[in-house]
Amino acid sequence: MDNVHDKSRGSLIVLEGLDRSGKTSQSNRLVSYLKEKGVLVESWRFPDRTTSTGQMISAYLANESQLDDRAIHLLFSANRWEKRSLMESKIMCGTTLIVDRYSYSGVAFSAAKGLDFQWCKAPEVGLIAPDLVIYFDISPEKAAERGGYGTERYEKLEFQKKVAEHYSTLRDASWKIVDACLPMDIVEEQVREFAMACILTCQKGKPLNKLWS
Ligand code: T5A
Ligand code: NA
Repeated sequence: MDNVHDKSRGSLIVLEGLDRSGKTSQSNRLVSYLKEKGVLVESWRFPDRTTSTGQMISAYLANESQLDDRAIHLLFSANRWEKRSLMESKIMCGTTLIVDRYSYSGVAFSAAKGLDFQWCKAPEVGLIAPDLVIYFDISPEKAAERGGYGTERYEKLEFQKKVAEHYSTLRDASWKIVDACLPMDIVEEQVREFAMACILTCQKGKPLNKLWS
């Protein structure tokens, strides 16, 4: 097992979905499972609220600051770019990254405000393309029922409906869809299967690609 890790790369696995779709719960479960299996794995999330751009994003999401729609879009993107080379070196050294939200969130949420879809994609071009995107499919109504939305900026039903539409436009061959309304243990099982298949494919030499180029 150790020899395999020495030679092969890790995977970039992204979890996407509406607010309250269950991404963070399943990310935690998947990371624990993979660690038990001896997979080199790290848990990541965007926005990364620990960096200086992340702190600006966090204040904006909490409605503690106001920013132009395009400015916040570019901050979310910059928050990914500042992590790009670290992500690549970890993956190439054999670590699998389980990432809670990525460029698809960046585009779907900004486009839901009415920004041009292609304009939203442009700053993401060239970031590392995920090997697998697991989309947590849930209706905006059902998501809203889960403990109710909090006070963050985007946690409103009408807005989440638009986000869902833009997500469906972003679907590509790297996506696997899970029914996020199923019981958590069943969702967990499906997520494990998708992730393990992806990790094996990457270990066998699947090249690491760039996003949308
Ligand atoms: N954003 C993000 C942008 O606009 N641009 C960007 O580029 C990026 C990266 C960040 C916000 O920023 C936006 C998107 C977001 O609006 P966040 O910090 O990622 O937000 O927060 P959310 O993703 O919204 O996290 P949530 O905590 O709301 O949702 P999760 O992580 O999807 O859901 P989770 O796991 O916390 O579960 C929610 C509740 O549902 C229950 C859980 O127990 C929990 O109570 N639950 C289930 N209940 C029944 N059945 C199941 N299968 C369940 N799974 C979970
Ligand atoms: Na979350």
